[in-house]
Amino acid sequence: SDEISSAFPYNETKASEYGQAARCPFAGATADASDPIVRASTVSESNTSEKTGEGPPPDGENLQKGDLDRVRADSDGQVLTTNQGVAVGDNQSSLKIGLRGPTAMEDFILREKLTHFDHERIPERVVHARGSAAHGYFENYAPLSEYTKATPFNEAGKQTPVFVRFSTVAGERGSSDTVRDVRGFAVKFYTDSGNWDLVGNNIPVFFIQDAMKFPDLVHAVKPEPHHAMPQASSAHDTYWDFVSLMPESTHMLLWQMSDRAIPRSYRMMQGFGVHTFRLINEKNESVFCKFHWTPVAGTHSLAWDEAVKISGADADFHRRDLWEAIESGAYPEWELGLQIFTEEQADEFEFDVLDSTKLIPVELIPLLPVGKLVLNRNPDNFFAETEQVAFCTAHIIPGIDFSNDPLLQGRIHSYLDTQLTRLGGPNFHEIPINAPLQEIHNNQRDGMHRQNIPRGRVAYEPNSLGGGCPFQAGMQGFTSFPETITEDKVRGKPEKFADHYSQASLFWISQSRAEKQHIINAFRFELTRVQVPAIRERVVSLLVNVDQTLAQAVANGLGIDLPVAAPLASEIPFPVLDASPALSETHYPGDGTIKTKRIAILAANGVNGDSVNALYDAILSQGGVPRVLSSQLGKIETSQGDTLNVEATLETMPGVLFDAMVIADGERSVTNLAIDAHTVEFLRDQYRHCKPIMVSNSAKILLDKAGIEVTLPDGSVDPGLIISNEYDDDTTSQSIEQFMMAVGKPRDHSR
Ligand code: HDD
Repeated sequence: SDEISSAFPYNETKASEYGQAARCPFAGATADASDPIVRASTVSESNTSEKTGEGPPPDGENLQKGDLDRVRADSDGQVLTTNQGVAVGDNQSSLKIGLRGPTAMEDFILREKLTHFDHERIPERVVHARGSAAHGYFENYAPLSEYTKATPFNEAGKQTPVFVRFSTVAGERGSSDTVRDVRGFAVKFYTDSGNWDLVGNNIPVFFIQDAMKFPDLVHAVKPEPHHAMPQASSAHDTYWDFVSLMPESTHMLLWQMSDRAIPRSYRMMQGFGVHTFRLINEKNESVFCKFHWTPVAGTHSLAWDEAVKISGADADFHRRDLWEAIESGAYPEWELGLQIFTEEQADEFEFDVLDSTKLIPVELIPLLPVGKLVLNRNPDNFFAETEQVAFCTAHIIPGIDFSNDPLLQGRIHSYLDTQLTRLGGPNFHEIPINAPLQEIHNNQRDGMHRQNIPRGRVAYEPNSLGGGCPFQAGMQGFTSFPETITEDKVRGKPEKFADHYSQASLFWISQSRAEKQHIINAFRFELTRVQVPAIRERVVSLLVNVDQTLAQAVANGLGIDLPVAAPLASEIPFPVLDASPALSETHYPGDGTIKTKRIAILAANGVNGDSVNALYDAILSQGGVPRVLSSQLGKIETSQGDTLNVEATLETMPGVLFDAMVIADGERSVTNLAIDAHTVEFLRDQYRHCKPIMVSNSAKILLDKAGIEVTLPDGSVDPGLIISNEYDDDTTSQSIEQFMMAVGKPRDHSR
């Protein structure tokens, strides 16, 4: 330390206060860099999540990463500096006039540090404040030149880098992930013809038809202004007051009250561009198009009771899930499908394609699969990337154009506008995560936080002094589709917008029995929280127009008589539609594998270690995530005289955090588990939420304790409850196979 002090004569007072040792890191303050966990947490591709698989994360292939490298910073082995690059000698004490005296005004190091800290926060997004994002790529299957000249679609196998942010809508930045809400699904394509943002949701329709109503909708659903409650929830008076007076929201309300609003994971939800867009080819011919993302892992949801409990157990449930899947190399994937249709076809539909409260059933216009989206790299820094990313519906590229959907038209303004406040000025496109891969050349100048240094005297066009540059691209550049419009300038709505109920009924009749029951339950829950009886009744009067059984079931839950139907907005009789099976979640079971499914193995002293190890390996080999749980951390003894590592405790990782469970073999282990009340809670939740459970014969006493019947209410075999015979190897392996099959399937609601 003497050597250090002579080489680095800094902070004499500190040294005299605590002695020379204060100048060096104290024992335990440094970590062994060769330790893989320490290493992983100091490098940028960090794997610091407690629930991931073993080993360092694979290095995801990411096309944008190279470009971001110029701004990535690692402080490994570096000296601490100020923002001006001056090395800081002492980061412990401010500069004082005497050890007990006041702080000197000249302490620029303290002042810089505090000033920066004081300004660390930026405004959160006015909606979609809570979110998580990842990098990846879009890979095109085949040239789509018949329909569009958009470059991501012009070659087979072409990869375009993307950054994708998922979000909830109503909650604040620190709110919980598993609330009932729509989820945002925003994709930024860094294409070779500029940035294209597809800013969608996990639900194909929207609450309102015209951007004029967006601020009203958001004010109604956000916490009530006088007391700022409730957080991240639509279950309150102002929301239901508004929507009950806006019958156009009825279709969306059914989706919002359905399981779609409580997804199991961001990886397991669909995405939709919602609006009708235009595609334009090289010949300037145009077709209409809707964008659909379909997850390879299937579309899956939580149970409401489960979602509520997860909120308490892990408010970051979706954020963690996305992070861990990517860190462990299980890259989430979606297929992009397009619904392509002509203007003439659109004129024939019984609904208006410019109405965002309507969808086009895939049975009417099937999906054309065009490519896949793969997310394979977590951000290096949440703020720099996920928080500062700015999605704008106005960001489109040649080959794609807007439709006249009045909701979309308003969005084109709002997204650019909101970034001015949120990101502090008009140069947000220079923030690395927002910068296109294409070079930017124009005559826009100056503004807050300008990064680039435009050279020369010319900042206008036309010019001769700059050789006429930058010059217009003509037909090679973006040109709007020359749509002919001869209409009066009016405030109003097209006729078919007045049909508020046929597609709400379509959604309802297309749901499975369990899904319907969940919708009824959700309406009952939300409306029970509403305090004003007239609002409750008005909502049910909307539902009478959707389906009598639904309306009656909700009315029963609210203890009210069935009200008369809400008046219709149009005299025109609207169609009664055939069910659309693709609107039910059951239509998207996934790939049947157990990949990334979290399976708890409950064990205690006396467990059959061989059987646990075999099961653990079997789960891992199929891409599942096994975890050994017990009452406390440490080691448990096996009946073979070995020990097993406990990875999590029943108290900290309750059943709602797992997709399936096993009570490990071993009579003594079962007896020990029976003493811990968490075991019974664990079993009950897993059973109640229709998750697969495997227990051995000897663990049946635990089922009895939890009040779990081994057969279904109708007396038939419960396919999700597997009882293995621990003394017979053959039946045990059959049971494991049966269990894995059940884990790979969507939840079976027959319980
Ligand atoms: Fe919006 C954010 C999706 C209607 C105004 N919206 C935002 C985000 C998503 C959506 C996913 C978060 C983007 C991110 O992760 O940063 N919004 C939608 C969809 C809509 C929709 C699918 C209907 C089909 N939105 C909508 C309207 C308006 C806005 C009608 C205003 C006229 N939305 C905004 C915004 C936000 C936003 C205020 C907040 C933060 C941001 O834009 O960047 O401008």
